[in-house]
Amino acid sequence: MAADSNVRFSLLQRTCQLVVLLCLVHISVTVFFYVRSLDGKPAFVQNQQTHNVSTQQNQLRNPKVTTGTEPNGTESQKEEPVEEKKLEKCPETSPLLVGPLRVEFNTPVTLDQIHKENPNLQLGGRFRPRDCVSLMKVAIIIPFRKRDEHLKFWLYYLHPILQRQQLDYGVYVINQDGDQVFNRAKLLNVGYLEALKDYDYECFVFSDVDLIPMDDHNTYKCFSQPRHLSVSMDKFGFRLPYNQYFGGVSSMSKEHYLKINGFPNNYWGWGGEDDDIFNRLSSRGMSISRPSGDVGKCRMIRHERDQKNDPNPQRFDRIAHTRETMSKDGINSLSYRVVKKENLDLFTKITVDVGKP
Ligand code: UDH
Ligand code: NGS
Repeated sequence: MAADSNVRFSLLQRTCQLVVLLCLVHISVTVFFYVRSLDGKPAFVQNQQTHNVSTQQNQLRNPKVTTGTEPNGTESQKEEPVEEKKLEKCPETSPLLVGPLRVEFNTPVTLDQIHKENPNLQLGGRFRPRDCVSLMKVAIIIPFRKRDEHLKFWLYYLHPILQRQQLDYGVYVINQDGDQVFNRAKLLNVGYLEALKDYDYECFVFSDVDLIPMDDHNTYKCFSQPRHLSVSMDKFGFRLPYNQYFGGVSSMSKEHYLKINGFPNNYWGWGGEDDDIFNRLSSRGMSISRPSGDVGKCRMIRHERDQKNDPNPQRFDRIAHTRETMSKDGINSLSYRVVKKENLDLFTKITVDVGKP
């Protein structure tokens, strides 16, 4: 009897040893592959340049500059297009695109790190491909105030994407000066005018600072119709909140923008200005183009409501009268004062006094 139970005990002991051994092997293999996958890089490497994105470095180093006079009498400097005789047009779809991207906001990023990881950028956050002539000159306009952490993530993710998209682009952060009520649409109007003082941009992408695309096939350029780019946001369960929604990220050509007299200047505080822009576009016979729900996926950096950006109680009344007000309120009635313009490594920052309600 005792011998029998001894045998059973030793069998059990061996089985246990075998199980422990198997567990150890399993853990070692897992740890090995995990460490190998990190390989000294941050967890979201997929976004960084996986191809050699070459630049306009030599072309932009000594850009030709002409001096002109602005409508308000101030002198401005504008780059003349550089000779591009030998280069072919970039292909309609960039061969550098990699598809879906991993986007997360747990690991903080620094401006220094982003600068190092994007050696081909020019001062002011400018870029154009060296090997081909970009299909479009795009100004990216970001309305901004006190969102530095969000801006870092935006720059970290977007610069590599925009370079892979082979765009000739510049990033403009339009920073509202002072502590008056925030005015998103007016800042976008300022961005449009100020960017044109730098370069002959043909296309304007208007992007909130807290939205990151999750697929680089969602090209930040213009199409034959105005385009809504942030079509499936994580915060809305990756779908449109309503059909006419035009908030977040959108693009339009100079021609589209001028056809609607730009954006309204009198939406102070949160809400409605994007609906007003939608009304403007549809009242001028334009329709909205959109990428597919898959390509248009994006993540928003979660945040609390900002100070001085409470919901605007007048917004419903204003959007009900877009058709009557749009010809008087827009780019033709815009007034503002540039407080400071900084050509930084990763973006051009324009601090502006847009007044108050
Ligand atoms: N923005 C700033 N600073 C501000 C306000 C707005 O930079 O103080 C810019 C920024 O680019 C932002 C955009 O304007 O992405 C749109 O503003 P928003 O992010 O406040 O609008 P959204 O609709 O959020 O995304 C509204 C507040 C939601 C509060 C949810 C609380 N749980
Ligand atoms: C609508 C707002 C839009 C806003 C959208 C999404 O109700 O400005 O919600 O808002 N229109 C009006 O208030 C008239 S969000 O959920 O992103 O905060 O963009």
